[in-house]
Amino acid sequence: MSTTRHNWTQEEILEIYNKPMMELLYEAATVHRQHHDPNTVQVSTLLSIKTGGCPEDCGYCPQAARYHTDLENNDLMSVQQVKAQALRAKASGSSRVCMGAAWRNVKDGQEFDDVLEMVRTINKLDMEVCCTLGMITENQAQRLAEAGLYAYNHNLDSSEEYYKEVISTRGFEDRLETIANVRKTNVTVCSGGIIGMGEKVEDRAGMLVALATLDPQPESVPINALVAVEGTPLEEQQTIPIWDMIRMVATTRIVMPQTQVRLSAGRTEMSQEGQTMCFFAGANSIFAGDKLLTTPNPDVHQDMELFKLLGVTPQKPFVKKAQPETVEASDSQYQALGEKPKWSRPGHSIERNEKARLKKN
Ligand code: SAM
Ligand code: DTB
Ligand code: SF4
Repeated sequence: MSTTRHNWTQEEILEIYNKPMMELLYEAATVHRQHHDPNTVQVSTLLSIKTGGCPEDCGYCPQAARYHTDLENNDLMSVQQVKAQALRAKASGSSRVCMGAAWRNVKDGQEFDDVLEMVRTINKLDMEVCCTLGMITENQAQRLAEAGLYAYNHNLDSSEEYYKEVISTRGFEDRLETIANVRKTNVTVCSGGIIGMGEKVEDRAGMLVALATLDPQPESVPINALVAVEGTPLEEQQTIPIWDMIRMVATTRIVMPQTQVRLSAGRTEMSQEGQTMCFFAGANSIFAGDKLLTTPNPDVHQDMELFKLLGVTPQKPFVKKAQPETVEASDSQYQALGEKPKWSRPGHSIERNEKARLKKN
């Protein structure tokens, strides 16, 4: 049985990433079998509860207000709308709903109270609830935990070095602090990143060092292939070869044996055979549903057909960790602190971000 190490170095991870493919696949598949049932894959449904108009400058993101993308902005959904979508997701075999908001960070107030009610509502449907709302304080993490949140997604996105070439409005250390705030609660941590943004293989390894040296390691790690959206600074990036995805998934599996490795954005560009290789290499989770947050995703019926073909069954909810209890708002032991956000804003200039911002439609 492989053990979980927290002292991985970039050199060691690069060595794994660059192994001959057959060695890499064999090692990753072996580790996968030691820690997971290879015929079970978790299915998580994304739901964009607040879309577009984001103040950040993340170079990959169609929801950043400053870029000229063809996106319809939407205010926060209602609790009833969210409940209806969650029921649909459950009926199609999903065990988790991940609610995403195009926010820099959470602000205390009515909208956050509504999100807490959404968390309570989905947990009562006996589904795992995940949120990705930007940076959060310890108090906000505690309030989410109390409402019954199962996981919080907050990606490192790339290595600390390459992060600076993609985002200037928020700092890598604030991402780590948010993850640390989530860790102070019983909510599980979901954190990963994106490949195909023009980064070097060293940056991919660097991101995995940052994730694998967390103790405990994240319970889930989404690996996204960039979806290059017109109007964003990264619109001209080429789709990554499937081999890069397979190597990234296999390396993630080896350095984080117990985590759920999620095939995330970019699956519409992957063949069934390519995705199957990723499952063999240790991926055991997918984002399902006709949309990711704002971009297309494979049809859920197609995903279920592939599962049938492979003899894979969707993972049931709460098999890795017990269902959290939901405390009603009226019984809450936490008060909104209304803290002044202290998150950093590096503010350096990124040429391609500036170019995309100034571009005429
Ligand atoms: N606003 C919050 C935040 O940034 O933490 C939550 C939502 S944000 C859209 C969640 C994650 O989606 C990002 O961290 C990034 O990893 C991923 N993402 C966004 N746009 C993407 C794209 N075009 N291709 C691949 N992944 C993307
Ligand atoms: C993650 O790592 N990937 C998801 C989820 N966490 C929130 C988001 C992917 C978004 C892809 C671009 C879009 O659809 O807007
Ligand atoms: Fe905003 Fe999140 Fe998109 Fe960055 S990734 S622009 S923070 S929605």
